[in-house]
Amino acid sequence: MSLADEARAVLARNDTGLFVKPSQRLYPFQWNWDSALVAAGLAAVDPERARTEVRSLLLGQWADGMVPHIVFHPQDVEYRPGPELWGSDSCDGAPALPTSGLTQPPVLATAVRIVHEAAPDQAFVEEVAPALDAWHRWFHRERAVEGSGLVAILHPWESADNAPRFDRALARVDVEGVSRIERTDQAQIAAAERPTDLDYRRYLAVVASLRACGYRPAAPADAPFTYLDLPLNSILAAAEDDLAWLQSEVGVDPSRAEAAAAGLRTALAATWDEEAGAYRERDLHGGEGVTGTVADLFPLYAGVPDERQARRLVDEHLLASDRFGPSPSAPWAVTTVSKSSPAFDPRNYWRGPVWINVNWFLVRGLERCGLRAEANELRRLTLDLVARSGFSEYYEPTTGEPLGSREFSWSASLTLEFLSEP
Ligand code: 9WN
Repeated sequence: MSLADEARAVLARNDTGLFVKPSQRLYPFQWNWDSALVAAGLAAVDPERARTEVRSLLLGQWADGMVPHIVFHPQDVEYRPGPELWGSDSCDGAPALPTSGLTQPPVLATAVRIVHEAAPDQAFVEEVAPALDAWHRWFHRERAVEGSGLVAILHPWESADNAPRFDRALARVDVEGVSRIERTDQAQIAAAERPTDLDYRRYLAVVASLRACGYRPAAPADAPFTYLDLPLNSILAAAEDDLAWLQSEVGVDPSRAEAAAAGLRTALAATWDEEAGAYRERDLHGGEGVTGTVADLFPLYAGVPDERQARRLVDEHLLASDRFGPSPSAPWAVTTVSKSSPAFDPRNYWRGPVWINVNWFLVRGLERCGLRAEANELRRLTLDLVARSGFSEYYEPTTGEPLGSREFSWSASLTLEFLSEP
């Protein structure tokens, strides 16, 4: 079987018909950026199925525009923490389907553009562009942090869960009275490869505080965790460009999305740290975020760096062997935490392992910044990794060992997307 056929077979096995689960048992509902990345990968091989994926995710959209991070389509499965954690049925503007009260990085407009470029369908773009626009507007209305030009995440689940960059911000969250809950992930994956129970108690404490205000604090700074996450802002900037492109395709005025993309880019550019040769995040309640994670490189994805900055990002970080790049002792890249960071842990979830979606964003960023040879090299390395280790959730960078859930949907779909590129 070819790699593409294997990838399609994984997606078929995870497909419920309505949506593709991120993986069979570990994540049995519909997750937001997972579905967008599935749609992007299906674009070239089954565009109609890709459109279904987009439509099913949008069934979970809230009246104010938010597209939630999990949509709990009715299913007979065991998953905890499930819909009862969120209580969306008693929130204003929530849809009839139970959902979470948070969102995730908005890759959906980018995915819809990829689908439309592969198989143009004007009516489909006309159908979904208003929903995408409403979601993007929601970010700027509900999550804008005054004076920063950026939007905030209010929970680590809105980006890369247990990434070390959130450690300090999470350590301030009061877990008094929040007890340990039963988690279905623990019966499936080794504890050393997943967030700890203390992490989970902190996640639940943040959810409880947000739930008390219907997940809509008066301002982002009122939430216990408020973080100016570079991946989410970079993904939103690129998605605004892609939405503007889609709107132009169907004769809708793209000026709001264009202006939003330009504003985000200017704000992201201002986070450049000349001394470090990388970008810097902010933890709104604690000043500087923790550095040395792949987030420091993410404005590359939105085409923010100039030529000199892009060169430094690549030479001093992304492909540097002692940091995120391949080295003789750790040939698999890009690591999600720098190998020079004291927080680097090669087996633990977002704390070091290689993730296929991160590589996909970085390959696109390298291309966007004109670094074609480097983009090709990272694409080749990523395809080698999946060919050798399968479509896993994440990978150990020294051995390439598959970790987390096996048969993980976005690892399969992004392989298809990589293979479809000329
Ligand atoms: C919590 C589904 C999701 C991804 C996230 C990833 C993980 C869940 C978890 O799985 O999050 O939402 O159990 O940790 O961090 O990026 O969307 O694949």
